[in-house]
Amino acid sequence: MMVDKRSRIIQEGKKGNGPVIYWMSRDQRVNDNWALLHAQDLARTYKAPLVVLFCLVPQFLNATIRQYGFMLKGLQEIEKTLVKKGISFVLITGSPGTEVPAYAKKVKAAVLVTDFSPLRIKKEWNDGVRRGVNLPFHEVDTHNIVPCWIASPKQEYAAYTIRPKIHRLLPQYLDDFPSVKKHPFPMEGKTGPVDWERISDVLKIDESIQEVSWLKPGERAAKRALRHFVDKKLPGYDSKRNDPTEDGQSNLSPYLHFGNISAQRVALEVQMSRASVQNKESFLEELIVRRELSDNFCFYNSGYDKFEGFPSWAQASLKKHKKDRRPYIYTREQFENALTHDDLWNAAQIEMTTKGKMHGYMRMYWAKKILEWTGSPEEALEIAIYLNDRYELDGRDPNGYTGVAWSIGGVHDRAWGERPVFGKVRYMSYGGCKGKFDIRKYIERHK
Ligand code: FAD
Ligand code: FO1
Repeated sequence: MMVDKRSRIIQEGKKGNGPVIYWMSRDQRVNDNWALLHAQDLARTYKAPLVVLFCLVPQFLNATIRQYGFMLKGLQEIEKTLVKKGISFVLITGSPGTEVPAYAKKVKAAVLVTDFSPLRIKKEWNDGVRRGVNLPFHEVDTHNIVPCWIASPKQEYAAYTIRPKIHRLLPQYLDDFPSVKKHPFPMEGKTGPVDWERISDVLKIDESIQEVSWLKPGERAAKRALRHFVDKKLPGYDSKRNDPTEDGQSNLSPYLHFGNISAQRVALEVQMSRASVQNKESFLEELIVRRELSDNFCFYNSGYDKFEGFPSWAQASLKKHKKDRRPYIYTREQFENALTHDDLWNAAQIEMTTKGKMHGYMRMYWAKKILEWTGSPEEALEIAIYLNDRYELDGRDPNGYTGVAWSIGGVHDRAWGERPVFGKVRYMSYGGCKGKFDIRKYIERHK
C-alpha cells in the first residue's frame, strides 16, 4: 500500500473492509493535518467511511486540569468541524495500547493511521497497538515540516549541524496544504456525539491548578493568534524576543504543543508577511530549526530526560564537580513556591505557576539555577521537568525535555570555562540578566 513522503509503514497488516481510522494524538486539528489528509486519501480510494479516533488517557506526564481543560475544549471544536465534513469523531478512554485495537476490531477497520511523536510514551502506545491489531498501520509526521526520520538518520550535535539538512529539504516540504474534503462515505449507525460531561469523570488529575483565561483554546483561536503575531509582533520579534519585560514572543507554543496549529502553516504565513528578512529568519530559526532539533534529540536519544542523555563532556564535567559546595540548597517545594533567595528566579517561577507560560529567556536562567541550588544534576533534572510538565501549558513536549537538557546538561551547546557545580556547562548569572533587560520591571510584574 502506497504511502506519501511524510508517512512510513509501521505494519503492513491485512486490510479490513470497514472505515479508515485516523488515531489522532499529537496533532489535534482538522486543517493542515497531513495524517488526516493521508487517511482521507485512503478512505476515498477504498470508498470507505473515515473516523477520527481520540483515546483519552486518565493521566499524562504530570498534566493537570490546566492542560486537560485547554485540550478538551480544543477537541470539542474538532468534533464539530469534522461532523460538518461527514467525518466521524469518536472519543474512547483508557490505555491506547488496548483501547485502540479493541475499537479497530469492533468496526473492522480497513487501515489505521496515526500522527508522529518522538516521546517514549507514544512509542509504547504504538507498540501496544501494533501487537493488538494485524492491520495496515501508518505513521505520519505532521508535526515537523521535514519529517523527523527524513531530516536526519541520527542524533544531531547542535543547531548548526541539522540546519543545512533541514534547509536543503524545505523546498520539497514547505508546500501548501490541500483542504479536507466533505467525505462521501458515511459511517453506518451513530458514532457520536461525545458525552463531554461524563468524559471528565474518567480523569485522575490534579484539579487544584488554575486553568488559564488569557489564551483561548482551539484551532480557530490558534489561527487568530497567528494572525495577531504576524501583523503586530513579527516586525519587532528579533529585537524583543529575548526581553522578558516585552510581550515579544508569538505565544504559539501551547497551540503547537497540542497540534491546534501546524508549524508548516505558521512558516508559510510568516514567509508571506511584509516583515523584514531579519525578523522572519530569526523567528523561522526558532520555529523550524530549534523545534525540529528537539524532536530529533528525543527521537534518537532514549535518555532525553535523563543525565545519561547529556553529551559525554558534560556528564564527565558535572560528575567532576558533583561534590562542589552549592551556595544554596532548596527542596522541590521551595522551588515550586518561589521561596528562594533570588527575587528574579522567584518572579520567573511565579510567571510559570500563575500564567502557565514562562518567558523563553527566563526558562534558561530558571533551569540553570535549579542545577546550582540542588544536590546533584540528576535531582535538578527531575525537579525542572516536574515543574515544567506540571505548570507550563506547552510542557510535556520534546522542546521542554530538550530545553531542560540544554540548560542543565549542555545538550546542543558547547563547553564553556570550567567553574564550580556547572563544570563546563554554560553558566548564567543574575548580573548577566541585569545587563540584558530591566529585571526590576519583570520582578514587579510577577510578584
Ligand atoms: P516564540 O519565541 O514565539 O517561538 C515560536 C516557536 O518556536 C515556539 O512555539 C517553539 O515551537 C519554537 N521555539 C522557540 N524557542 C525554542 C527553543 N529554545 N527550543 C525549541 N523550540 C523553540 N518549549 C515548549 O514548547 N515547551 C516546553 O515545555 C519548553 N520548555 C523549555 C524549558 C527550558 C528550560 C528551556 C530553556 C526552553 C523551553 N522551551 C519549551 C523552548 C522555548 O522556551 C519555548 O518554545 C518558547 O518560549 C515558547 O513560547 P513562544 O511560542 O511564544 O515562542
Ligand atoms: N494525547 C492523547 O492521545 N491522549 C491524551 O489523553 C492526551 C492527553 C494529554 C494531556 C496533556 C498534554 O500536554 C498532551 C496530551 N496528549 C494526549 C497529547 C500528546 O502530546 C500526544 O499524546 C503525543 O503523541 C505524546 O507525545
